[in-house]
Amino acid sequence: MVPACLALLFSSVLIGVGAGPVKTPFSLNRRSDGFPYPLDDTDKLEEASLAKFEAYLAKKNGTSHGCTLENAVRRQEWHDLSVAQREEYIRAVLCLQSLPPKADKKKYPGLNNRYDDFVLTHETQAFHLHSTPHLFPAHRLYIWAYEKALREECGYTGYQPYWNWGRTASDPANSPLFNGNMSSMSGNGKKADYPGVKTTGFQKPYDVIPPDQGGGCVTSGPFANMTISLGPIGGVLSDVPPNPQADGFGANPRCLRRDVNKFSSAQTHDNYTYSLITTSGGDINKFQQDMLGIPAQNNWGVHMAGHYTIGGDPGGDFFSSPGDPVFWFHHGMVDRIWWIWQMQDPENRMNQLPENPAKDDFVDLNWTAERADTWDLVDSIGGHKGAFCYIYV
Ligand SMILES: *[C@@H]1O[C@H](CO)[C@@H](O)[C@H](O)[C@H]1NC(C)=O
Ligand SMILES: *[C@@H]1O[C@H](CO)[C@@H](O)[C@H](O)[C@H]1NC(C)=O
Ligand SMILES: *[C@@H]1O[C@H](CO)[C@@H](O)[C@H](O)[C@H]1NC(C)=O
Ligand SMILES: *[C@@H]1O[C@H](CO)[C@@H](O)[C@H](O)[C@H]1NC(C)=O
Ligand SMILES: *[C@@H]1O[C@H](CO)[C@@H](O)[C@H](O)[C@H]1NC(C)=O
Ligand SMILES: [Cu+2]
Repeated sequence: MVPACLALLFSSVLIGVGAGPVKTPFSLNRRSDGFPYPLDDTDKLEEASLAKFEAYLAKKNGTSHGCTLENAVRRQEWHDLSVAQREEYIRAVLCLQSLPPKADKKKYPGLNNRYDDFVLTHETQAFHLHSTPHLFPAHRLYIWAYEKALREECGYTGYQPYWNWGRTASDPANSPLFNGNMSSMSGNGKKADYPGVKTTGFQKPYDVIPPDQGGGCVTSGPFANMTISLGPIGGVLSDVPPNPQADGFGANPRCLRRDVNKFSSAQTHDNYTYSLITTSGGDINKFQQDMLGIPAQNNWGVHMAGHYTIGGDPGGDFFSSPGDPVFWFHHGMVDRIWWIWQMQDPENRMNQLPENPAKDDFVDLNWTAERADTWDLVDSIGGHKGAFCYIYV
């Protein structure tokens, strides 16, 4: 990372020296411009926001710990990675799943590996991670810590990919993310016989996630043999064996299951994301609510629709969902949308958190990240004492 950043820094310095103070506006230079996925409205909104955001950063006058749009690392959309990059990412995840855990296996016998430390964090800290002020900042820290583990503990040289739901919304099971070949994140589960999953508080047709073509064990791709062991804790598919420990932390070895689901993905077309960002106004409480879903409006929200595009076990379990390796892609997109929302009016939106937590509020992810001040997690450019320095491209 360092050499690439320095190279970028130096090249912009050189251009600065050669051409005087004229500065070209920052550009994302996405690999995908036009191919194979044309930019969607959210992508275009992101690009159109950068100049405003850059002006805001300039005014911050060096309080971003040296992080700029130019030297920030770039989290890419899965479909914009080359097959070789996808394979490198997959190798790193499999590596994390082969390293010993850091948490206490005596206390949490379901722990098998370092990946499970992350699952355990989400399970033990579920209410802390999802309490209203923490959802966005704590998941931002959580994804960053996971990316850091992939890089530092498993030699991964890239960054956490995200999943632009809209790209796969029409046919997720046949997308390069879920098509089941060895450079996908594994495929759908085998077709299982189950009645669908009930939702809470929603009216027809959103009172149930109807079963699609999966629901059983994932049998294709790099995670076909993955063992899920912790959980379940929340309600999932009715035939998942209960955990031998009441707290859900016992060893409960079973297969990874999915129901890659078109009914759910239909509510993640880009127009839903674009509308979320552009119609929720400048109040982060409303933005978060719209994203998480509003039963009174019979609106699932893209967060839930994205989770239930994967569903299954543990993906459909509120507590254990990070046990499906696609979780990180989904929450990467959530994090990206928060950033795009922030960029619409950075002066007012970069210093908002839902329910306005106290100045000394903190997020503690135990085994997976250092404790952090909640307010220091708001800024992906220079937050977390400068450790956050990434953009989504
Ligand atoms: C920005 O930094 C410069 C140099 O450190 C300082 O003179 C100036 O007062 C700062 N401006 C603001 C708005 O903080
Ligand atoms: C897997 O699918 C991707 C996306 O469709 C494709 O680019 C890649 O070549 C496929 N790999 C194999 C081994 O078929
Ligand atoms: C899963 O296990 C089977 C049986 O041991 C093996 O043939 C297959 O290659 C494994 N698949 C992966 C992706 O590891
Ligand atoms: C998105 O487009 C679909 C298909 O045109 C439409 O049914 C749906 O209501 C739209 N959603 C939003 C939030 O605009
Ligand atoms: C995890 O962090 C929280 C908050 O600091 C703390 O209360 C809890 O005891 C920690 N749990 C473990 C198992 O270390
Ligand atoms: Cu979560």
